[in-house]
Amino acid sequence: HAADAHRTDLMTIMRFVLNEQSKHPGSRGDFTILLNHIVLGCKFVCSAVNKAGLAKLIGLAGETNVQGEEQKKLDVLSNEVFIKALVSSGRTCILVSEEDEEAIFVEPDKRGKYCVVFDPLDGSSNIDCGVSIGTVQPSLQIMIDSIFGIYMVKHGREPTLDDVLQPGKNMVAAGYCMYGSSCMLVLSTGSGVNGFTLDPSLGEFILTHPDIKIPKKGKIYSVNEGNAKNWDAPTAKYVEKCKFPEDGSSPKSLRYVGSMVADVHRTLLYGGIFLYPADKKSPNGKLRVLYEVFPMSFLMEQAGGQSFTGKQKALDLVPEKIHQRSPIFLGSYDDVEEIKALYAAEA
Ligand code: AHM
Ligand code: MG
Repeated sequence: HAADAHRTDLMTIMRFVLNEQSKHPGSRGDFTILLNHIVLGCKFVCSAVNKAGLAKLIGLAGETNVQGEEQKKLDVLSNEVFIKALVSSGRTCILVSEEDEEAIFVEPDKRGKYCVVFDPLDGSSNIDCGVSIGTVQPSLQIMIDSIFGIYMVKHGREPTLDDVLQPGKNMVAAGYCMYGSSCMLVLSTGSGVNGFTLDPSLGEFILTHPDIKIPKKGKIYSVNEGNAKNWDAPTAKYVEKCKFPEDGSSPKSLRYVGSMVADVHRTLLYGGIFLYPADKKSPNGKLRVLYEVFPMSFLMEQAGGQSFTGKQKALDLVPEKIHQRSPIFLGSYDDVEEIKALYAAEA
């Protein structure tokens, strides 16, 4: 019986990825080892968030711990843990983190063939409101996430920045991890999207959401409407249509957490559209191409949705700078078709 099988035949994320990789002839398990180190970083952040509670971890300004050292903020700590884990995997050569201005080139004797781009703690600006309230609320915790994307270095030469300035469609894997009262990791290695939930008693991510497919059309739109006054015409028109549909259908509901992973995760499971458009003040939008726009677009496409920049398919974009930003519209196939049509009509 299926439910019993789930309880006794535990599909851990490592077992799952090993299975997937064994389908690739010549695979030597490097990817699995790399992913194991990313998972370690996620487990660390998850346990840090849950064990001590947010208030202790973020280290209020100037606060010192028992050793008299100044406490590191969770974003700094998470970044360090991810970088150390990635370097020690021996499978990476270039790392790009939202937290570091420059790309990190791994020293030659620890180098491998993968480049990892990541945001170790997205939405960290949301942590502070958790503190001012003084309690750890699940709804606040869930606003902290990590996002990552993985490229393979182009073969046979010294790694250069060009190895990470590749279009998103060249990624070999992408995912995110959400930290809350439960901790969930959503991953694609290019053959569908799967969700894993951390079982804290086992310390293992177990497959709980196999083969996630986004509904073809959704009933929710997700955008920061506070920027509406500065939107361009197609975005403004699209949001207007969400509220006042011209075809007699019901209006869409608005949901906006303000944390990309939470908003994209809901979009993935329930359908609909997430927008972070350009506006007059930020002509390139806000979100970063390499470690926000690309991984989420990769997951959306793998789940049967679409992703669009206002000009092109998001995964076709070729970034010129590692911290470059881009407008982004992603979600259900039909909903993204509509915004594409509005931009095409404008051009
Ligand atoms: P951050 O990297 O400074 O945390 O900003 C990224 C976050 C995303 O998680 C979220 O989608 C977006 O900023 C929300 O921006 P806004 O507050 O402008 O709506
Ligand atoms: Mg971020």
